[in-house]
Amino acid sequence: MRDRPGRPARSGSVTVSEDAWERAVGLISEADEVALACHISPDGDALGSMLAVGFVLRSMGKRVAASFGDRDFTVPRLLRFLPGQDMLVPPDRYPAEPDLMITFDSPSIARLGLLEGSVRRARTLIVVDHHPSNEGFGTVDLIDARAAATAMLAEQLIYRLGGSLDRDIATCLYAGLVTDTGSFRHSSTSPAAHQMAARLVATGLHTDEIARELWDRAPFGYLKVLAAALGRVTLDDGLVWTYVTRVDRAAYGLPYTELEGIIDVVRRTDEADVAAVLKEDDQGAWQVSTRSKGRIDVAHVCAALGGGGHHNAAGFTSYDSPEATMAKFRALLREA
Ligand SMILES: [Mn+2]
Repeated sequence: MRDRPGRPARSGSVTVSEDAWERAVGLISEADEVALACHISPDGDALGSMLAVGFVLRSMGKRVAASFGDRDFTVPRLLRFLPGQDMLVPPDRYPAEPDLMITFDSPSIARLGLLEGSVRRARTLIVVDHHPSNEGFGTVDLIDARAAATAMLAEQLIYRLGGSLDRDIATCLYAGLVTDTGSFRHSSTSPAAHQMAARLVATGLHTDEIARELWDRAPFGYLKVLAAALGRVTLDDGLVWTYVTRVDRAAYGLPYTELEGIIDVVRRTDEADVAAVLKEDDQGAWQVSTRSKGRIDVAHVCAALGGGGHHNAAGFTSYDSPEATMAKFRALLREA
């Protein structure tokens, strides 16, 4: 495809092969309808990347259905400011056998939850992701583990489709970029990430409002639940951890999705290399978020427990008690 005037030069940071890009663009160009999906319990990168590409596909005249496979199909409160949510359809209204499906930020088929059947039956599948654990499960894989966010790959895809940024698209991509770089604080923050931010901010998006929506607001009950979690925090041999039960949340009507920020408080602990927060979901399973300061690869440890993620930020699911779960986790940490 030809470059348009005013389009930024392709970033050298993203190392998907030219052949893969061309095949992806060819498949998308031919399609009338595209089914988009991102991982369950979507974060800003998953949902933002998916909606940004959805805007461009719609402007190309394609029918778009976007979804994520959670049983409780609700957009996390902190992501409700994202534009384009009219593209979202619940899993039970999602195409069962899509001609063309694109997944965003999902390292595996299992992370697509209720949409797993659609992925398996999709005639063609494009996988857009940056998780190092992603071994590629698409007809075409647009995967780059060095990208700080899937949003970086989504931006490239948009340009290659002949699209350009407007404020809505930029807002979605920016949400992905700032979520996954921790507001440009994580080690994944590259020159390319800042260069992308400059392109996004130049569309006139409101970085202050986005930051407030993502990080600087919470219902009052969050403070109470945070207090309960911090009240039972444990520090032991370089590991700091705590947990939040369903009962904690029920007292304040706080949904599971509100718990995301607790790990960011716990992981500050000077005396710890690794932090973990166990969050009991509505089904009674423990979703475990872990963070490393860099010396220990928590993705490796979480993978041994059936999860995955990145070197410094990873997770897994446990059906054991918090204490039993952390005993296993600690044993693996000692080996790591
Ligand atoms: Mn991501």
